[in-house]
Amino acid sequence: MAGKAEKLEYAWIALVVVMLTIFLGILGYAVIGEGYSAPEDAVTCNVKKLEEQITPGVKEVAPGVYEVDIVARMWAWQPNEIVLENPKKVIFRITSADVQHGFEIVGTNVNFMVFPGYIAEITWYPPSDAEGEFLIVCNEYCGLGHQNMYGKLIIIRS
Ligand SMILES: [Cu+2]
Repeated sequence: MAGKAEKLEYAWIALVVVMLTIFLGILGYAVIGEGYSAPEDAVTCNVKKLEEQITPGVKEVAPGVYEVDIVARMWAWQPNEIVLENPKKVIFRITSADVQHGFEIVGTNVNFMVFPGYIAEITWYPPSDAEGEFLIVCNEYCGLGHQNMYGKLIIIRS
């Protein structure tokens, strides 16, 4: 005969099995039913040969369309100041030369993580009233000088 303590133990085991079944069921449904998966088109890069894959700077590829390549490293953005004239579409390509960083343009919806070994690419359509100076901060703690890691985005409208 099972004692009261033993019964409780079986009850806890059953609870754990039920929870795991629910968890794995949800996970399985997300993968098979909804088609969720890890990104397969992630762009990787070699941290030791960054200059071959990314050239920090701003390029205007069409009127109002900019490509901004950025390298993040402890504790600065390269380039640290970005100037855009009448931007309609901005494509940021950012990677890290050392540790994980977070690229955020304060007051906008641009906010994403930057990992060494990967080139993060996002497209931003700045609102037509976005003008003036915007603060760029690193929002992932990246070491002793983290609080000094900030830059500037200047949008000029004419
Ligand atoms: Cu940081």
